[in-house]
Amino acid sequence: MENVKWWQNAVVYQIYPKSFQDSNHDGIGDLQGIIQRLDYIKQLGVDVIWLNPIYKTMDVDGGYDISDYQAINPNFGTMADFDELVQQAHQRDLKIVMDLVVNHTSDQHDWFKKSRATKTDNAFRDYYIWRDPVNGHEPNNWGSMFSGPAWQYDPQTKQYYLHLFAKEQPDLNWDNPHVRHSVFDMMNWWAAKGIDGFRMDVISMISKPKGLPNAPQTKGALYGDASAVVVNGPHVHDYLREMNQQVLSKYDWMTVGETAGVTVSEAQKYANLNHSELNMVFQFEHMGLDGNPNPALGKWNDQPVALKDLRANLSKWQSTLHGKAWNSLYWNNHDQPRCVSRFGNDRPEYRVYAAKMLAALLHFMQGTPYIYQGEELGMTNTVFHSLDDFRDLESINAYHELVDQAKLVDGPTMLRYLNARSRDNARTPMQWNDQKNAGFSDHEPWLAVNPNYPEINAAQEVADPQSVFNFYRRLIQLRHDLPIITLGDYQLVAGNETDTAIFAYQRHYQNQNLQIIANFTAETVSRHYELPTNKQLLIQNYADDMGDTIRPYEVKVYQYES
Ligand code: TEU
Ligand code: CA
Repeated sequence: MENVKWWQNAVVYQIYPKSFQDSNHDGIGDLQGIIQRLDYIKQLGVDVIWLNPIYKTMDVDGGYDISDYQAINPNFGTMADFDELVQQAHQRDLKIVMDLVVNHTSDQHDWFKKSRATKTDNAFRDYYIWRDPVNGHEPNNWGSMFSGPAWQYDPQTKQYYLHLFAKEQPDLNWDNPHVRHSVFDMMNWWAAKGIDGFRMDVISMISKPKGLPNAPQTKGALYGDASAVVVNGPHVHDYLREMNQQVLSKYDWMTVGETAGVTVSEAQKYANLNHSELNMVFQFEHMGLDGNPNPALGKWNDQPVALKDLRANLSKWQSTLHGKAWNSLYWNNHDQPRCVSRFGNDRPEYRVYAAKMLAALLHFMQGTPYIYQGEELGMTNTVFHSLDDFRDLESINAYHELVDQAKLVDGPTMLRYLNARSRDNARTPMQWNDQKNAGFSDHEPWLAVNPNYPEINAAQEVADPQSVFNFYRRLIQLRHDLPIITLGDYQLVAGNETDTAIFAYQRHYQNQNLQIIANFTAETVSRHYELPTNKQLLIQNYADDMGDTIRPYEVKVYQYES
């Protein structure tokens, strides 16, 4: 395709290594396990593998607390295993994108150990964000994303340090040029290892607001909402332009920023088509559309997403960024519940239809699609019977803060909310077959396998031409074959803005046209669309086409010339 960057026509497969494939019988996924599964990933047809962090870590936050950026987590293997993975992936024309986690390090990182040692005569003190107590308390009202205050008092030097996430994840001070240069050196080091880019963790939070002002505090909440004041900070674009000049512009990489709080206007800076910062960003607006009965509970609820809100939001991102910036396209990842449970319907009679409907709806849009491990199988949320079933500190801490401390919600209700939204839903082991532990490991897995693995697993789906897996494979093939998907414009079908069941949009490119019609409900509805007689049915999730009758979770895509 003319003047298209390779990552604009690529499809990315996200692997959470801890839950992907265990190769050494310890119940923990690892790099050799990924190598064993490269042929499966290639068969799906994707172009890129994004690995969640595989670096040395204390594993407080699923590897996002890094103690050595240039060493491999021994639970996942060795640097030799990594080198083999890159070589085996590249042999299959699969690119490897790593996770760059530089808003914070682990408190066991050498930089932080040096920083906390003394207040003065210390080249590393300002690698982090230290402040004096204010009236004997934390410097401001910020809460951690993982509950509790965002400040930890360190008696050794009688100051607090900032941690937007766990106290074991002290925030780096990006206003310090030495921090930036240390990060850029590390990125160039990984470039020499042959990687193909980075996903950048909470990159929208690296530039903190001047003076670290208090954050808005919802009635009943114990702390201020730091994410309302730390995203898209005063120098974030300066620092990313510097990173681009010092590192990114030297390589034909794919880069994607995880930019909590990003708006369509901010995205046009982060992901501008002049490539002065990043290639694309993950936006979060469609991840926060669930009805939220009590804002003091943050993300915790079990409310459905309203079709009108989802359709309006995705359409805004498609239309506003077209020709100005590049979209990522995703329904879920290692932080979000499984999409067929959250946006579709995971009841046995609807799950396959709904999984395919969601897949087609997203994959015919403009942007780079991301498939989270197991999404291509239609894997669902699991069932957590008690707090003991969870492993994720975000979920466990939220329960204790909201139920036990703030007393904002009762235990059974919060357990229901955790079942609906916990990140552990995405982290149950990959379901490979109907054997013990779904073929993930012959040792007890670190997190229980979803009990529905006998019905939902890769072995069964690879063999079934009508499976969710083979539907994703066809979608990916179509993206590689049809320029309109990568280059076409976007518009909702006339009158669809108010439709209570159908999400219908069109793509246009030169004389090519696509019309995507998706039923978001379990109801059969009747809709008439004027389409030319030369229309062809490109892909659908039912066995036949009943014209104006659109069945539960039905999706069909017509192609026609004009
Ligand atoms: O997540 C950043 C982030 O915004 C999280 O607060 C996310 O929105 C939340 O977990 C959704 O409920 C990144 C990583 O993806 C996440 O796994 C890490 O825990 C976090 O940063 C800290 O590194
Ligand atoms: Ca293992």
